[in-house]
Amino acid sequence: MNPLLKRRGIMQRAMALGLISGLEGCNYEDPAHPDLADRFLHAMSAWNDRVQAALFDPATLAPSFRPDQITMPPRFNAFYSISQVPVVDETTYQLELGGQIADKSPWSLTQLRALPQEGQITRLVCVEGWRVIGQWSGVPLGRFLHQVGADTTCRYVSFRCADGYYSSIDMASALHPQTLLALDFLNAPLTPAFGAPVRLRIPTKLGFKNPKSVMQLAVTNVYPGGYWEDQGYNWFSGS
Ligand SMILES: Nc1nc2c(c(=O)[nH]1)N[C@H]1C(S)=C(S)[C@@H](COP(=O)(O)O)O[C@H]1N2
Ligand SMILES: [Mo]
Repeated sequence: MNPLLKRRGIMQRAMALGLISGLEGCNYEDPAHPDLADRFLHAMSAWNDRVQAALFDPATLAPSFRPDQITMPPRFNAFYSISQVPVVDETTYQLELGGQIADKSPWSLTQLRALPQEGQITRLVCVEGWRVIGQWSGVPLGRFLHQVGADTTCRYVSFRCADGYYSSIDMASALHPQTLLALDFLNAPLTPAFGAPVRLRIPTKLGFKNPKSVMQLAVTNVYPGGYWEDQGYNWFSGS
């Protein structure tokens, strides 16, 4: 098949899935026109982000599941293997706050646990082609942002993790009722592999937008990108 037509087909399917690029194993490279292909993909990805953000309904909930539907055992994923997971000292842990937040005092785990907690049984969908159902609980991010005096008119909330991973989400998604600063998995504290002591749990977005072992949270109007996002994964990535 004409490689141009073939690429167009791939991109149409990727657009339909809301995943314009970054699927491992898919090669969009056209050796004859690398720059054009790259520029086109970036433009399409930015367009796709804007459309997805416009279509996002802050009141629509991601599906919830029954306890007997929880996937056991859970499935680990990171940009390294499970034997290399960093362990965060929970006794000295403090969630650092930055950017457009009135009260930037850091939060210990004891303080976070003293806030009202909410739970969910939802699905985590990885862009690599697998999904798991899990039970997470913790502090609703929207409530936390209001508590610390975040400027919720800002566009982004960004996250930095113990392993150097980072990601960011749009403010509407941050304020969504199912978006949690999760502390527990299956009613027990998160383990290091699954994001101890605090991870973002956002069932309205793909797995890679669920940063684990979050050390810093910031509110900003400057596009923060993310570990996979900067390598071409669609930034909005609603699931
Ligand atoms: N800190 C950190 N968070 C991360 C990642 C990572 O490599 N480091 N990988 C992401 C990806 S791609 C996925 S699919 C989910 C997997 O979460 P799980 O291990 O709880 O299944 O974590 C996300 N959060
Ligand atoms: Mo993922």
